[in-house]
Amino acid sequence: AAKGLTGEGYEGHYFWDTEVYVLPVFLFTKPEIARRLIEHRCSFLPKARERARELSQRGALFSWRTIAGEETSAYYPAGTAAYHINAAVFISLKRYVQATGDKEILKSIGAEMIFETARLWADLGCYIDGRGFCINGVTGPDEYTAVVNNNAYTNIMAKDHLAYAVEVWNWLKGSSIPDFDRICAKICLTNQEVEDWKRASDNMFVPYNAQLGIIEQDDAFLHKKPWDFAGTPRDKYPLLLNFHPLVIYRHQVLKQADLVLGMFLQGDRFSRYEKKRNFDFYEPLTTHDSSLSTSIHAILASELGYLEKAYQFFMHTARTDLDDLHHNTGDGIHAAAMAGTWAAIVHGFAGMREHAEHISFNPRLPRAWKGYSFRVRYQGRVVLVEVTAQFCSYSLLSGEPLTVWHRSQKFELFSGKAIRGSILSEFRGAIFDLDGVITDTAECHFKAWSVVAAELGIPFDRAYNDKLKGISRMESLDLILALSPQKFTHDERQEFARRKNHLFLEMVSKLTPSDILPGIKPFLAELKGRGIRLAVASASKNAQQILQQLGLGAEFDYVVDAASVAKGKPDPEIFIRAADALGLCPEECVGFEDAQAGIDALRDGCIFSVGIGDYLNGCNIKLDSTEALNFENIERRVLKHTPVIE
Ligand code: B16
Ligand code: MG
Repeated sequence: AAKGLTGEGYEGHYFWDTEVYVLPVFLFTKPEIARRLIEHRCSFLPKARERARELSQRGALFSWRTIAGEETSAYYPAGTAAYHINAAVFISLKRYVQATGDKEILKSIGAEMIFETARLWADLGCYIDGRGFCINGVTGPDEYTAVVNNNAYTNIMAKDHLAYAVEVWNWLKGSSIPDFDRICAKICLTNQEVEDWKRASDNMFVPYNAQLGIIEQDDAFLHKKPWDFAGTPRDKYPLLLNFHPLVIYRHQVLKQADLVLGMFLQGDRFSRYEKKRNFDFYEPLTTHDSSLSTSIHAILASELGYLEKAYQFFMHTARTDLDDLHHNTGDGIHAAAMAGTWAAIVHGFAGMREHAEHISFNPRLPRAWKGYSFRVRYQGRVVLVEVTAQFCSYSLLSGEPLTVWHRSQKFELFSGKAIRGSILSEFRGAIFDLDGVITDTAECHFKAWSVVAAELGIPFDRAYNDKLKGISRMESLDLILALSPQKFTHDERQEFARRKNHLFLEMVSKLTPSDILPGIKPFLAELKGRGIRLAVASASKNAQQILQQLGLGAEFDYVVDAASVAKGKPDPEIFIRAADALGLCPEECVGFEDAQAGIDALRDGCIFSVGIGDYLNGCNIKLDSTEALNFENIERRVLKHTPVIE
């Protein structure tokens, strides 16, 4: 229960806290208790079927709050409409099966539960033209937003739930025909229905805002009035005790992790830059009035490199009851906050994630600590993880050898031999900006823009041109057009950009290998010789062509296609994409940049930065020119650097 057996708060009821927060602690320490929790929840399946009927739906819907299976919540917007309870139960079973390898549970109780709850999603949602499969009229985890269309968390979880139901169905069919026949007959499940689940999963709609580059919490969220945080004094929190819920619902304000929770539970579906962008948007709108919030934020903050923030969130969740932070510890402890304390260390600071064949880590050490250690059980093994100021070591205490990933490095863990990985920055990949680092096309960009500006009668000089470095073509154009009082149409802007590019390409066609900046060729050769992977992350859509002209077409393992980047520098997307493509973590890469926008992008991406040229702030190393590039000097500094965002 939410309060365990420590008090009468919530009248002893239990909620999704059990599956999403409490159960994982047992799953990785005493999995037999996790199994009992799942069995107990599954024993409510008949009641969950009744509940779905009560709400005029097919399948099964677990009660939002309960003791013996019946719904005991009276308040529908935040209780009844929280259909995501089904996803919480599903994900606990999926994680359990993966972390224990115990597939037998699917035959006895799991498959039937997964099918019946998947059925509810298929029945609840519908296809809307131009969007795909939509789930309308639900409440997501954030209880300060209620009864909305397409809550992103719910849809992302339902997508995985439906896909898993199909996977389990196929597995059961292939591994135990008697169980398969028995379950399908019992719940009248047909091939057609399972095909419909797959189609709904494949076509699940998730609202996305291209301008901001973020997922929308739901269809309406971004169209609501921002909450007046500056005008809300401390004593007005928690908001739910001081404002009517209907007022809160009309504003952009969150009680707790919503999409941020989805980005943890469905972490593989998002790249680091997407997680960062969404975290940066939603976290400032979050009051953390719910005790379920800070632990999840600690996990994501840690993953993104916001170590100081992660530590504050960790302390908040750890001290919830010690300091009576919610002024209600007298009614009982907050079991989810306690479990969240464990999660904030294991999944947060240590960055543990579970996968089908292995577990992975990307550890960090809070500044206030000298170290930490813990043991986890995974697929029948016990692993000891010990983090100190510079290293993380992994030891197999019992069980068969296990595959463990430390950042991008994969190794087999055998008993009797600990493995060690660095928690500081590493130099395994080099990501180069193009213009100003590999060659000086800035001059070509300048000349081409000068012609366009002159044709439009806009004054434009070298000093202003500096602002355009590292910035995309359209953003550069907008900066130039901002110097004119005239307004230009979309088509006119497209035409100016086309003209500039035409002039630019004429100059590019004259580039030769002699235009490579001094020091670059020997530096690339040295990196190659040391097995460092190489990428180019340029804002230029002409990057490939420029590299060909320079005779460097085959030198790099990867060139990011600037055209496919949703947000240019200073957003870290382009560099994180490059690291992803090299198969490396940002902490294992070094970025080379000549523009402030690029240095800012590297910092926000947790990538060690080498700045080349004048007037750059915040780079980890600053060099006057490319001639000064020296592998050993750079590596020495990299290996001492802690990769976090200050
Ligand atoms: P294109 P980088 C950038 O290159 C240039 O610095 C910037 O001036 C230019 O506007 C941008 O590429 C886009 O170039 O028009 O060719 O797509 O420094 O990121 O390599
Ligand atoms: Mg540049």
